[in-house]
Amino acid sequence: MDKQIGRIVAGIGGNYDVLLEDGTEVRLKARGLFRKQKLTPLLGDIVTVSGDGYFDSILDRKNESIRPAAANIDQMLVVFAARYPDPHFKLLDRFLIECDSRKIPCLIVFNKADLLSEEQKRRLMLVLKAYEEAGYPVELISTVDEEQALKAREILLPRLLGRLTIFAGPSGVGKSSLINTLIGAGQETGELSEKIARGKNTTRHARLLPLIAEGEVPGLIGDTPGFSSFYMQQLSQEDLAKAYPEFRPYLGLCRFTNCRHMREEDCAVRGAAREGKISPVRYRNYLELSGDLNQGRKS
Ligand SMILES: Nc1nc2c(ncn2[C@@H]2O[C@H](COP(=O)(O)OP(=O)(O)O)[C@@H](O)[C@H]2O)c(=O)[nH]1
Ligand SMILES: [Mg+2]
Ligand SMILES: [Zn+2]
Repeated sequence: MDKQIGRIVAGIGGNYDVLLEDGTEVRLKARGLFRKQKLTPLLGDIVTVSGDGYFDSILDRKNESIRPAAANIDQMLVVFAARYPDPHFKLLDRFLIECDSRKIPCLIVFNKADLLSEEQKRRLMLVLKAYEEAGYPVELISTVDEEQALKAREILLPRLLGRLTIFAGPSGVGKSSLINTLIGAGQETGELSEKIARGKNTTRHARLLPLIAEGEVPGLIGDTPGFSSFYMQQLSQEDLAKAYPEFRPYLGLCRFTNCRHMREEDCAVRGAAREGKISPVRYRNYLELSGDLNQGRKS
């Protein structure tokens, strides 16, 4: 067998399932030299395979996420619920900032649109517009019935084919339901965390799932069990402000060069927020995250 390129789609006790370019999957071992180099193969890693039951090398990663541990992610699909659980915008911002610093693009999806009245939907759309203007694609969807699910599939499929997408978001927002909608009902969604089935002592392993549409390059999807909080990691006040793309036009314009854009006089960012040029929701999140940052709090 000639040298081939493949992608790790599952790791099972020292063995790795590698999806080859021709669409076949092989179960391989990592060479001992990776351990010597302290290099742990990750889901999403692109490897070279020469056919002796091992993969030879791990190609340079374009990015890496911690939870779940995966590499070469084309995008995060961040799912929140429109209701039940209510959206937590500060958590959303925190997640976007984390991904930004790891060079992982984000696509935002609000699910359970069916639970909103027209008026509630209108108000949510107003907030979501701020995220769109900040540069994040946003979709409001529902998977509650077949008709809505089909619509959600139509909206999302073009964004997911040919890419590796990790689904993230709080638990209960509908990530697994959405993945079922996309890859076909009844399939194991294989959350990217190890789950011990009680009593049986069997471990269910993380697996990237193929998303197939006729005549299109398949995509890969990773489900995750859900997050509830993050630690603010090594982020300066300056970096936090820069992580809000819509603040950037105002950042050099404050009276004080070390302005934190909180209560300072003649702050261009606060001024823009007051005039409605910056979304009040986003500015409030910034203030809260700044507070957490200064007190070393979890957010
Ligand atoms: N009303 C409504 N409920 C939904 C929708 N999508 C998922 N759910 C429900 O929300 C709950 C959590 O869904 P699940 O997919 O397990 O969420 P996950 O924890 O993010 O994977 C389940 O009871 C689903 O049936 C939706 O679009 N509308
Ligand atoms: Mg789930
Ligand atoms: Zn300022």
